[in-house]
Amino acid sequence: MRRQYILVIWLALGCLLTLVGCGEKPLLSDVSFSAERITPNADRDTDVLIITYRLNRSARVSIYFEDQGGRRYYFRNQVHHAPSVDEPYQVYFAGVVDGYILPGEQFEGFSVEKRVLQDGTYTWVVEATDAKGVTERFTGLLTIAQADTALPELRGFSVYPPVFSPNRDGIADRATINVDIKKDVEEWSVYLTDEAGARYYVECAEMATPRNEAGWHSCDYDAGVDRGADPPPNGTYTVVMEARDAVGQWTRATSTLTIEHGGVPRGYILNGEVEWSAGTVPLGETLYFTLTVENDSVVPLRTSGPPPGTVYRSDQNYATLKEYEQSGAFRVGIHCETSPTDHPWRWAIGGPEDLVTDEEGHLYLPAGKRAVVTGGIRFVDYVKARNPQYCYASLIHEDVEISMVNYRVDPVFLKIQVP
Ligand SMILES: [Ca+2]
Ligand SMILES: [Ca+2]
Repeated sequence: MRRQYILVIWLALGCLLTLVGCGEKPLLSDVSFSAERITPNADRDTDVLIITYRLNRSARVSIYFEDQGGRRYYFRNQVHHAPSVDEPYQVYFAGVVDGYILPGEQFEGFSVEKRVLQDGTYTWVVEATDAKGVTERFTGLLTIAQADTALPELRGFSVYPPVFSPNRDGIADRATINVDIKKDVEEWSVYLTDEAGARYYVECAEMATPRNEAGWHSCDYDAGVDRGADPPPNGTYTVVMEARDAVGQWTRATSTLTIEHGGVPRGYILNGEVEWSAGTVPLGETLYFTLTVENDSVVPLRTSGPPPGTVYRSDQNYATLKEYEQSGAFRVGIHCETSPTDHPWRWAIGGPEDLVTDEEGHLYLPAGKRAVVTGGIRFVDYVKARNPQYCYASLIHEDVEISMVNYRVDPVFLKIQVP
């Protein structure tokens, strides 16, 4: 019994004295750098080395470099790792560390996220700290030469306007994102991100400068609405631009953008039904129609005059009433086969009791609402060769489209009765 106690005490002492040798392996072992010198300039010649280390217990691992002035540059900073299993850990190192700023340097409007080390000789440190707070480290020397230190600077990053409404109503539907990239890059991207971290990538139509080349780049951003996709939810976003060069340096610029009244507008002639007043109209008399427009979307539908109830003479059109086309406005149009222009007679998709007005006086049929639209055409002329003829109604999204479902709805075979 007494001997056993002595043995236990001896073992405990031994452990205290040596730390290792009691079945506990060193925290960190087999640490090496595959090269003592690299030239990080993306010419595929000694651009990269491999850092090897074995971790025998879970630990937080840091790999950093100290220059001759003692300044520290992190490649890995307190990254948690499980123990190595069969093989040691191996990581590629291409001379790129967390972003830093040199003395006297100042960058406006963007930050340097990852940056190549400047030419020189550094002390490398591989360091691990386990859960008990035990730290072990290995060090060596690394020379950096011929580093391509030019940064993919993001100058003049801007988003305009700061608030936009991607809903195809022709008013503030698009935002323009501009940037001057000062170096050819491997890749770049722009995305919107919210506080929860969701990302919405911006697709940029290419302008004068090829995508990855240095120069001015401009994105015309419609939030996807032109393709019929729902935009990001209404709200204020951080717009992030990131660029990475061939060496692996990253730059980042941010701005903000607010989306309001975003959404894909969808309007329909309810049930595809048009009520016509007659199939035969005496010359000089009026053909009336009645239909219901439904806003089946989450955004208001913009419209413009003339109001429902307006009666056109057949030789007039919306322009003679000075109710010109407005890009993004919805209007009900009537077209007959002998009409000299496309849908010459047009009406707003609701009356004063149906529509709401914004600060600038634009008219909208609110989301989810319906409105009855009536109107008439007094036929003061006719084409002998086309009598009778078909007339029909369409719901026109001016300068955008007439969707198939809203085109030539519920025709009437109309005869103009001539005395
Ligand atoms: Ca090289
Ligand atoms: Ca808009």
